[in-house]
Amino acid sequence: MFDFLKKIFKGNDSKKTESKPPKQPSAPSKKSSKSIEEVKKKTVTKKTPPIQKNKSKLIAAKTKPKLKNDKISVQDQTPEAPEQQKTLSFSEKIKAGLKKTRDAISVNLSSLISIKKIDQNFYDDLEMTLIAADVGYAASQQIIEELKKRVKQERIEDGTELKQLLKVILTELLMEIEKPLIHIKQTPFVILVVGVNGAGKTTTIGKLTKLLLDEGKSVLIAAGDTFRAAAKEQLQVWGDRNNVTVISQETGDPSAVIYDSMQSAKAKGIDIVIADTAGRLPTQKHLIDELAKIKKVIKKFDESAPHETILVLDANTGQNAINQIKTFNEAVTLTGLIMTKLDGTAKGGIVAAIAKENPIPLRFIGVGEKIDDLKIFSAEDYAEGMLE
Ligand SMILES: Nc1nc2c(ncn2[C@@H]2O[C@H](COP(=O)(O)OP(=O)(O)OP(=O)(O)O)[C@@H](O)[C@H]2O)c(=O)[nH]1
Ligand SMILES: [Mg+2]
Repeated sequence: MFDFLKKIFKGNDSKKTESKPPKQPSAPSKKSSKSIEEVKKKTVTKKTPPIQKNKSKLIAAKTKPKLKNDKISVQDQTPEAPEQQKTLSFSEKIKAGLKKTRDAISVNLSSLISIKKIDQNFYDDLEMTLIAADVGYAASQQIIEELKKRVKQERIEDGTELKQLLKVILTELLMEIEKPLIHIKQTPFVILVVGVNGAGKTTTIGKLTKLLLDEGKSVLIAAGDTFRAAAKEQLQVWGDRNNVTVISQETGDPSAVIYDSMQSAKAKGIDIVIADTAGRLPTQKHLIDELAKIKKVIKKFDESAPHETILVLDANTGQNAINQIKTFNEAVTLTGLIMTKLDGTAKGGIVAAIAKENPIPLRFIGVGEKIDDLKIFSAEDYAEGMLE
């Protein structure tokens, strides 16, 4: 077992001995794999340092290396792509995605930190600000308690320093769920994608495929949403954009489609199968149970699969996300999460609530509808994006 993303981005030596996957990956990556390695190394090894007066570690943080997928791809032809977004770096893109959350927090935070006195009223107001951004009660409490303790220990009196300390504490909390995907040397590596209706599963699969192709992996998509009429076509559009095979069937059995896809991937030596599924609500017990059945059938092909079971969450869902995690986790044992639509909500604090209440690794975040708008979750970037 080894670090999936590091290896993916670095290139998996063992894969080099395999026959080249058939003509599907898009243009080879021009990006230095070192740059992504550096990003991940930084986030994996960092231990949050004590706050330094007037010289925050976070502010002093090194410039984030650029990733290849930082740039809007030529394949991405979504017409509304604003010109200025074309040059955004990895952290800038995350920052841009979290603008609404940051704006909502900073209105209150700015007036709070302009107040000289850091007293109980200050902490009460700060707590309300965090809760309003969907950080949740438990996580807000933890943050405030830690803040109080360290403000005292480090004798912080200045609002700007306090804000930096808050960012450090938030980063520490988010580190709980900053865990890169693990790739076992298994072909095909199967990623099962689940979630409620409209969470962004299919779109995310399209973006994830692009990200994996960019790193030289071959991908096959399984159209496991046999429920919604237009689901196959929607997935096929993403397949065409990425120039990868999408396997679908006329039958209404998602397990059969996914099984078939795994067989096909095995025969063709494809590295990764990403399986889409129909949207379902936590209250629809029979549909939730159907996921367990899908998983059982996948295991008939390969006992170790699915190697990754991802719940896609819509950031607009708010605190209900915690409930969704619980229900889906009980049904299919989640190994990772992807939070979408952070660009459209002021409630990005939900990620902190997850870190506190149900810390399942957050693999990626969606910050837009375009093909390059899926980013690896980084606690530090996220905290920076929320608080600036
Ligand atoms: N702004 C924004 N929109 C997104 C993001 N991810 C997905 N969407 C949009 O959300 C809508 C629903 O996305 P889908 O991918 O169809 O969601 P789904 O979970 O597959 O939906 P069902 O298959 O019906 O359950 C689409 O309009 C997407 O473009 C994101 O990160 N940001
Ligand atoms: Mg879908």
